[in-house]
Amino acid sequence: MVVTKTASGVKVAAGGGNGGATGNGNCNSNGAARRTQTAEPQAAAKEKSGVSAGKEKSALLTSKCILRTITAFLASNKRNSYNAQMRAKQTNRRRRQRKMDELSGKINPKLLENLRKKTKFTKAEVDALCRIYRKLISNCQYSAKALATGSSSAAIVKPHATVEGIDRVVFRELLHSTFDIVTEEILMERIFSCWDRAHEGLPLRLEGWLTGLSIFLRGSLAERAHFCFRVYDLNSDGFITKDEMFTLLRNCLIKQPQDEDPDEGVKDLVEIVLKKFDLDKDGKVSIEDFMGTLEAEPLLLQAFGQCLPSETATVSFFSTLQI
Ligand SMILES: [Ca+2]
Ligand SMILES: [Ca+2]
Repeated sequence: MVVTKTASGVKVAAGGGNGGATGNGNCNSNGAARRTQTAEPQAAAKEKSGVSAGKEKSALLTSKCILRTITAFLASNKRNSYNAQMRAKQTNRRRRQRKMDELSGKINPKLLENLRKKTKFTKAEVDALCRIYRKLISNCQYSAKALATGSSSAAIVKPHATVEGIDRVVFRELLHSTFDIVTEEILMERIFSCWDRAHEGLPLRLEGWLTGLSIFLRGSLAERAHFCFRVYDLNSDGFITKDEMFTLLRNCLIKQPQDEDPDEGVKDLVEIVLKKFDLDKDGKVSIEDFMGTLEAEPLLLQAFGQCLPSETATVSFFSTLQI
């Protein structure tokens, strides 16, 4: 047996014979080997437990990090929701205030200036048109009250409670009596619906009333043409089709009792008008077709029915404003 000394202790390199296991050197080498044998699993276990502790620590940190993120997210959501609620409350308060101002006649000077900028009216004209708006609103209240008391004696209409703006009944009456527009029921309804583009078909509020009136009375040819096109495009799909032309023009012709097919004349008229307006020959009239035709022949602006006041009616209306 050869015993060699190493830095870590005594190492048995080789052995042989019976007495190979006797003597101090052997004892030392055995002890060292045992220590080495027991130390290795301990170190491994220690290393293992170290790694596992490290992993646990890392997992803990990750969990804490996730928890912090979730807490921050929830806090931010709560904050956003609170801010949104506050904004909604403020908007509602402003809307209520504006409505009360509109009805009481106390218009905020800022709103008045804003309306003047959005329309082609002077400050005095805006002021006068606001007064007319309030009169029309009170007419709407009377008609609402009359309607309510007429339909049910139990119905009580509180002042300002049911009126959101100028309704279609009062609006039609105004078009007829003030602007001398005598037209079909369907066109009247379309004019009301197209008046305020942002709130189609709803009762007219002050801003919609004034911006619509600005186009109606002082609009450029392009603005009035866009308005007429929207009125004529009955289903608001961006085209005036042959069917829509037929509906719009069917009452223009006086039908003769001896006519075999009273609609035949209207169909012929539709074909003639379509030929005039359909510049790209796709069988329907787009806004481009409409504008292109009007550039050459502005008198065709109301070819499908009257939806604008005459020059005389406009002048007469402004003269009654008492500015
Ligand atoms: Ca259409
Ligand atoms: Ca076309």
